[in-house]
Parts: sequence; C-alpha cells; structure tokens
Amino acid sequence: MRPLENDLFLRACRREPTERTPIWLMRQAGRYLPSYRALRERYDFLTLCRTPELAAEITVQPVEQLGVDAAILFSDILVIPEAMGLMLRIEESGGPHIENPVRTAADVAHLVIPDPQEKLSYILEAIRVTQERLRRRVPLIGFAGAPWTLFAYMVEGSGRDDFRRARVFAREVPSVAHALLEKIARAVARFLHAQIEAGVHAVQLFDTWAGLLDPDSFLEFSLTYVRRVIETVKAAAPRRVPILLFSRGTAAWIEALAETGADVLSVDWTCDLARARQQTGDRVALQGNLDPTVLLASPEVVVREARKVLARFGVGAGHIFNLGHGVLPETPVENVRRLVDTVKRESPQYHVQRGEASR
Ligand code: 1CP
Repeated sequence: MRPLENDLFLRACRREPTERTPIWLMRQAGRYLPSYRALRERYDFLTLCRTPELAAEITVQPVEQLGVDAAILFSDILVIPEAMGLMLRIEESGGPHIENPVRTAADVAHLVIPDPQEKLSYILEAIRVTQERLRRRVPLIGFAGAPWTLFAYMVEGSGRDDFRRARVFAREVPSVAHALLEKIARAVARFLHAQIEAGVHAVQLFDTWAGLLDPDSFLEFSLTYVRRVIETVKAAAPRRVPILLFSRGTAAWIEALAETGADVLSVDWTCDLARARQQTGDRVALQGNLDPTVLLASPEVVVREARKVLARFGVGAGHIFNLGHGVLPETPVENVRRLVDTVKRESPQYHVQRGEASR
C-alpha cells in the first residue's frame, strides 16, 4: 500500500524524530465548525454517527479546513453502552441521556458484550469510507471510552459533572461495580480490535472522568481496567498501532499511567509538560495540553499560549500538540486555524532538522 503523505503524528507517537511537532485537536470534528452545524440542521446527532457517508464527511472536515495532522473518527464514546443494551438519547441541549441506566446486579447480567461486526458495523463501515475520502493524506485515529468513564454514564444515566450516583454505586456494591467494569472492558477491547482490523492507524482511550476518583478508587476502578484493555488489545491486535490514553485530571498519577502499556499519554492543562517528561522518561510520548478556553481569547493570546506549550515540552521527539480537553462549541474557527498555523510555523526549532545532526 502507498505510504501516508503525512505520518508526523505516527512518528511522534513512537517518539521518532520529526521535522516539526504534529497537531490535532480532541473534538476537532464538531459543533464549532459551521460545516458541521449545517449538517446538524438536517440530521440529528445519532443519525450522523450511524450513517457512514455522513460520519466520514464530518471526520474529513477539519483535515481539509484546518490542516491538522490526524483525523479522528466522528462518533461518540456512548455507542458502546448502546450496543450493550442501553437506550441512548442525545438531547438537543447536547447532553447524553440513558433511559434504562444500570442500577442492580440483574441489570449488569442483562448487558451483552457486543460483536462489533454486528452491532457496531456502521462504525467499521465509517472507517472504510473515511479512509477512501482521506486518500492517505493523514492517519485516522479510532477511539473508545475507557471502562470507568463509560461506567459513570451507564450508572448515572446522564452527563453530570460529579457523577455522584455512579461513585456511590462503586462504593456501595463494589462486586457489582467490578462485574460491570469487567464486561465494559471486554466490550471496549473487542471494539478497538475491530477498529484496528477495519484500518485505523491509532486508537485513543478517553477516561474523561478518571479525575473524580480518590487515589485508592482511581487504582481500583479506573487504572486496573485501562491496563486490562490495553493488554488485551496489544495481545490480539492484527497490527501494532499506537495506543493513546487520555486520563483527565490525573496528572498526579502520571508514573502509574506510563506503566499501563499506553504509547502516548494525553494530558490536561493542569499537568506541567516539562515535569511529565522527566517523570515518564522515554517510556511514552506526551500529547497536549493547551487549555481549550485559550481558543476563546484573542488571536494574540492563542499564539502566546501555544508558544508556551511548545517551549514547555522543549527540544526533542515525542510531543503531539493538542488541547487538554475537547474544543469548546463556541470556539471561533479562526482561532483554531491560527493555532494550527502557529504550531506548524514555530515548532521546527524544537526538532533536529535533516542534515543538522551530522554538522
Ligand atoms: O448535538 C450534537 O451535535 C452532539 C454533540 C456531540 C458531538 C459533536 C456529542 C454528544 N458527541 C460528539 C462527538 C464526539 N464525542 C467525538 C467526535 C470526534 C472528535 O473528537 O472530533 C468524540 C471523540 C467524542 C467523545 C466523547 N463523548 C467523550 C470523551 C471526550 C471528551 O470530550 O471528554 C465524552 C465524555 C462523550 C460524551 C458526550 N457525548 C456528547 C456530549 C455532548 C458528551 C459530553 C458531555 C456530557 O457528559 O454531558
């Protein structure tokens, strides 16, 4: 097969030298883009996810309009709970809602571990259509929610800032919680495996709500299952692709996260990149970590803060520029463009250029 035209992202994941720092943004395919909003006027969110041609079109939009170095498949982490047997609605206000959340051991027993070829085939088809549209310009990233984050939505029944019901559930009935996490972990591993088979170049696990947990609970309910998913995917994968882990609000645990088997740790803006680099040594690449609210400020602030992130990681391979969380819906597209251009223009100074090493 013809090589990728731009493989900066994949090389950075492997901590290989690159001419500049690659950049893509979490939630780059979404509501801040007028071209996405135009499609959303005609179709509801789940229809967009379930129609491979539409999902592919949205996935490619930021590549063509912003020039990012990787595409992330347009979908949602909640497709797994749905395929396991829960009834999902995305409300017009943008929040997810589950009609029949998990509340008892019997509810857990009723959940299935879906065969992705059957229940999630629309996503595997979206991957194939997207690859055709990308025409090997940039790599395609697949993803899934991490077990703890999916657990939080499945028990809570909605997106809620502190997920208090899910946290009480984990403490009150730990054996039921573990049975549920176990099932979710198996479903997630199978799904990532299927995405790799369908042709994604890398996969990212989103543990958005890991930071809600106290230290013991974090190890017990989040990290254990992240490690298990990564081990299972690595052991069975048809190809070795980079595995990225976004564990939000857990900078204190960076050394433990580096031992999960993830190739890349995606860190939020509370994490000091220079320190994280020292703490993780050469075990993982780092992705991040601009505060998404910077993109709501003036273009001058965007440039200044982007420079700070580049300088904070410093000279060397193994940095992928990203935000510390997703692009906010009210973000001006112009600022995102300014960010991408700034990273492309200013990051070469942090890399050894071809021919320079021998001089
Ligand atoms: O009305 C709409 O258009 C729906 C809004 C929307 C969008 C655009 C939702 C509902 N999901 C998405 C896309 C999405 N979600 C992507 C697409 C690819 C890309 O990154 O560009 C991805 C990777 C996700 C992942 C996701 N969904 C996460 C993990 C990442 C993160 O941002 O923390 C989480 C927590 C969700 C749950 C979810 N789905 C939708 C919303 C609004 C939310 C989060 C907010 C909540 O809990 O209320």
